[in-house]
Amino acid sequence: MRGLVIKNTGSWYTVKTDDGQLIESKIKGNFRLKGIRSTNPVAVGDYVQLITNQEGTAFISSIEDRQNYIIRKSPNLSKQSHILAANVDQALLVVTVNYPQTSTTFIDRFLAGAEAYRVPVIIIFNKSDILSEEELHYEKMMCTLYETIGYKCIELSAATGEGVELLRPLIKDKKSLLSGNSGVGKSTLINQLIPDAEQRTAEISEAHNSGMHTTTFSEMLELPEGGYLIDTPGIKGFGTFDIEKEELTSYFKEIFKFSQDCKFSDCTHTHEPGCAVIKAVEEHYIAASRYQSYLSMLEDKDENKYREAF
Ligand SMILES: Nc1nc2c(ncn2[C@@H]2O[C@H](COP(=O)(O)OP(=O)(O)OP(=O)(O)O)[C@@H](O)[C@H]2O)c(=O)[nH]1
Ligand SMILES: [Mg+2]
Ligand SMILES: [Zn+2]
Repeated sequence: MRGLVIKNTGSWYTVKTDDGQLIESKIKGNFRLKGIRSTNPVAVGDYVQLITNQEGTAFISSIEDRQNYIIRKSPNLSKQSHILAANVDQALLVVTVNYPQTSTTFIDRFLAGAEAYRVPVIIIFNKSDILSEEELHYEKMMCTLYETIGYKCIELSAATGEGVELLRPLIKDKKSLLSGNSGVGKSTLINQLIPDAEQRTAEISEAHNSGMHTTTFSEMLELPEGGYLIDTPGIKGFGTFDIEKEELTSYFKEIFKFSQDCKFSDCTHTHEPGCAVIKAVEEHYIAASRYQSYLSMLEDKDENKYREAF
């Protein structure tokens, strides 16, 4: 029997079979996945085969090849890693111009990480209902900036529901990873999209912050119109630890385009003569904030501190 892993509570996995049954399953034997030493061989989003033993217990017997997977390195610097989700179609990055303010550096780092994983991102600007005219103007500018680079942007209010209808068709029948800083309204948005999700807001975030929810249970929440939201507590972005300095340029889409015209093929766009990227920044074809984010990530590479990406 084939199914989709929609919940992982450590030892048990909830599998939704192709004919719609929910089956609590265990893992059979030892899975060894190519090249990954993982604390959890099976993750939410995996398509698996189930077999049932004579006592009626269901076991996951094999995993289908993954289209992608989001991985987190263990904090204790061991070679072990934890797979947060597999087969993710896109990421929804929830940001707020204010209350709290999401920095462009945070957005750009997230986008670069998502590029590295080849996961498309939709940027959701939340809390439009409480923004001043000036803040709304800034929000529109940000939308224009990121749309120009090639990211879909949506302005909405998770609290009032205004604008949420624009999002629905974009997430239908897809597995979307929900991300964003604490307090931006992810749980509120889940409650709008899935009326019976009953996600606790605000008060639970304090628990997250104090590290009570650092256990890595993952769950996919089913959308009424089809598709899933992946809500992984504690994930703030994609790990960028695997990105090589030379690759960084390619994860900033517009910087990459201009870099084709740099004089030197190994140009880092920091000081080199004939750098087409620096020229484009000076001429405002590349936003200064984007270039700053690029430089800050480059600096991390120098200092080798990018393990903290999560
Ligand atoms: N005015 C307004 N408030 C909102 C909106 N969305 C969320 N909030 C409020 O912002 C606070 C934080 O919202 P949550 O949904 O808990 O945020 P979260 O992203 O889930 O936070 P964590 O779970 O800590 O990551 C709550 O008090 C919400 O009521 C919105 O669109 N407008
Ligand atoms: Mg929350
Ligand atoms: Zn250059």
